[in-house]
Amino acid sequence: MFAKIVINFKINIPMRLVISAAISLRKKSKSFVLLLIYFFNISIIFAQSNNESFVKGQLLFKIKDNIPLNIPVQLEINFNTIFFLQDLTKKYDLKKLTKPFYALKSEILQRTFCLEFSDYNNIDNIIQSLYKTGLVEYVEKVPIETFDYTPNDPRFVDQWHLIKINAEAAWTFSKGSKKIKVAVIDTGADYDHFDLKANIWTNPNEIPNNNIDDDKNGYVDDIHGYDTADKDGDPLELPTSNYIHGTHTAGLVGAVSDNSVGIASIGYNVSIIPVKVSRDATPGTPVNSYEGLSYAIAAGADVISMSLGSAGNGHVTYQNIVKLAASKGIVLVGAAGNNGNTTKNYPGAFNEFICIASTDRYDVKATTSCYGAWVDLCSPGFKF
Ligand SMILES: [Ca+2]
Ligand SMILES: [Ca+2]
Ligand SMILES: [Ca+2]
Ligand SMILES: [Ca+2]
Repeated sequence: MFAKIVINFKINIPMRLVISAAISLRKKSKSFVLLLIYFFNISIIFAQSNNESFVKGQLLFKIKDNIPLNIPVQLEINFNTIFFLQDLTKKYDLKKLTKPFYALKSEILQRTFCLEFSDYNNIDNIIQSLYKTGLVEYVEKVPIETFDYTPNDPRFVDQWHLIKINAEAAWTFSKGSKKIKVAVIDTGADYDHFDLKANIWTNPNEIPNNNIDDDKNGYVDDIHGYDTADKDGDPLELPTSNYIHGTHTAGLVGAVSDNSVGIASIGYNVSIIPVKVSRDATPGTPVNSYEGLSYAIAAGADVISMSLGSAGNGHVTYQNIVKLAASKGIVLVGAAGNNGNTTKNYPGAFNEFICIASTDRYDVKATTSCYGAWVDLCSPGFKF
């Protein structure tokens, strides 16, 4: 039965990914119903076309497998722990060393580090210095990622996408299951929203607000997911962001359905794990989303949906963590991108991902959708 549900979900989740949505939002403190109708092209994406752009002052690197390491399993690492970094700290203004994937039982990812520094202009020199040690397998810059969506006529309340994809027929087959955990890696989510709350995952073995990682998954107080951007146990999407993305994508995946309010969702009856990868201070900008991916794996997600990413060549670090997710049988869904060209966008373009392009209500490719042989499916995601 479980397998059947998962198979069904493979079909459904991608569709919601690029679908338009109508979310009826009624905030408790307000006496009116605010209809938020968005057409999401939940595709990912980046302002760049072929040229990647990178986060200033960050590098990812992996220490070779044959170098003995005894480094604590935690996020922040002291520079003194890695002897060859001590020389670099004298030469450059290094700020921080982290092990972003500390929570994962993976030899490769336990050897992968993120180095933060303020000598932005010396980034290429720092890369060279790392390679010169002879102890580093690779060094790579951190891609800048973006969210993307296409708002539509705000009075458009028709959920045509559900009709288009024969959602009713799918629901006849299965209405999903609370046992299926779908991690939505995004700007967080309004998990108290009346049309989401009942479908939000609660970590059964985590005690709230005691500053202890009770379930020992590597993350403190992660009751309803985690915020890997602000590094806290609260993935709430703040109202100040106007719920720009994550609350909507979570609604598309798993709004409470058949409850006489709001919208119906393709997932219908699943457990949503909100994973927040943008800072409260900059809600529209993803920050190192692979840390969110890492959390989703640690939380035991069955499906991971990523509505963000970057154009480029596919980074080694990202590929390694994606391979780990795939090896655990996690269904990975990402968008083809929203530049309207044949640029690959990652993580969606990785082989392990179900990569989704966007079509309109006439089944024509959206002009904004990226396209190419790496696309696996198309689904509604554009205005009519
Ligand atoms: Ca925990
Ligand atoms: Ca706790
Ligand atoms: Ca937070
Ligand atoms: Ca509903």
